[in-house]
Amino acid sequence: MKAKAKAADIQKIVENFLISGEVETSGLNYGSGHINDTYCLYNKQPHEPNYLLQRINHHVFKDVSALTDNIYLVLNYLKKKMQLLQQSDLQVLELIPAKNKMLYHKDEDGNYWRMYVFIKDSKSFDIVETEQQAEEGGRAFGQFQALLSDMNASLLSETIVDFHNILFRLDNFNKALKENKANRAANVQEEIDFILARVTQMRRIYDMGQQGLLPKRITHNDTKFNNILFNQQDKAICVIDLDTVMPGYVAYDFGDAIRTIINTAAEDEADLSKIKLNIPLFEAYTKGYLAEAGKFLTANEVKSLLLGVFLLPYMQAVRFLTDYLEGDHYFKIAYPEHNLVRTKAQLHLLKQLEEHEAELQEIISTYSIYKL
Ligand code: ADP
Ligand code: GN1
Ligand code: MG
Repeated sequence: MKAKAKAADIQKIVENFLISGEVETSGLNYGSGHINDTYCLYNKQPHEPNYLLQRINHHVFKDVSALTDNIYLVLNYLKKKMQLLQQSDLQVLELIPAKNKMLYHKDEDGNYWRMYVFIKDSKSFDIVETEQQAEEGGRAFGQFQALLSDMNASLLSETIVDFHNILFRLDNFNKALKENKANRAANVQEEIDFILARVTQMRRIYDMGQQGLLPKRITHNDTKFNNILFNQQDKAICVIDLDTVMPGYVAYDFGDAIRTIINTAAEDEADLSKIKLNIPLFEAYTKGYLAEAGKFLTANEVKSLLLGVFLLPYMQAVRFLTDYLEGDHYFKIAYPEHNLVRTKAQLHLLKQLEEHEAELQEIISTYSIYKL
């Protein structure tokens, strides 16, 4: 993981973008993402916008040009479709061009940077607090998928190949286990057994896809709740973090959102007794999501939603544990056992989800035109 950039470095980077006004570059680190580095740049001129500068992790996103093309195409499509329909209350992100006429700048150390307009008076939530927020979040991601449901998915590149392919993730996990590079495998037998016992169940979405039962659509693929911006009245105003927008199954987006909404604690809570299910928040998100996405989903897709709710915490645990076994190269960590703590938290969440399967299915049925 690269060191954080200093204010002087940030200033040099900023000079490569076509911004209005003059910004503070004390390099305030922003957000809680695990992959990219984000800085909020406040404008010294009150009528000019603030900006959000991001260093794109090119070890993770190996083709920054293809990634930027994806974002550009999706933002343009969303903008045009919203104008046409005149009914969306969501905004779209605005990329700031670099002086090289591209939408990113590569610095002399080989780092890639991009800039967005900072959406004024917005906030995001790592943990959902109210049913209104959850329902709004569901509406936002549902509308995002609905607006893109008639875009040609073949225009987009796979920014990370096999990103949500559980067989690929399990393969990597088995390799990491075998190689045991960080010499940590002996400490995690309980977690390994838990994961291996669920392989057949967890490949069901993959299998449905292979059987032609699920269409590949344009999905967001990182629907953590903090990837929605809200205004001060808790209305969802923008879907952000578009690095992984690419073809995928809708259940992945539903499952990943629920993973962060239904959990009463943080993704990396070390005290497992704090990790409980907040079912009213699940219901509120499902209601908001299906009010928008229900218009285009097939019966099989609706059937797959609950599979996604189990799959995403599972896949996340597999990914965290793989990184732990490999010596923590992928996700940013705050302390040495962080990836293991994250793994345990996700598996604990999954255990509880499994105990409430019937109740969760019933809720999805209530808000869907398809009775499951
Ligand atoms: P990461 O990939 O690191 O999660 P994000 O693009 O999600 O990066 O940005 C990190 C945080 O910055 C978000 O959770 C949100 O709070 C804030 N943010 C991102 N884009 C904007 C924007 N255009 N306007 C205002 N805040 C933003
Ligand atoms: C990463 O960048 P961030 O923090 O939004 C990861 C997601 C995981 C998430 C877990 C490109 O997302 O897939 O779900 O961490 N992004 C990538 O918190 O791997
Ligand atoms: Mg994010």
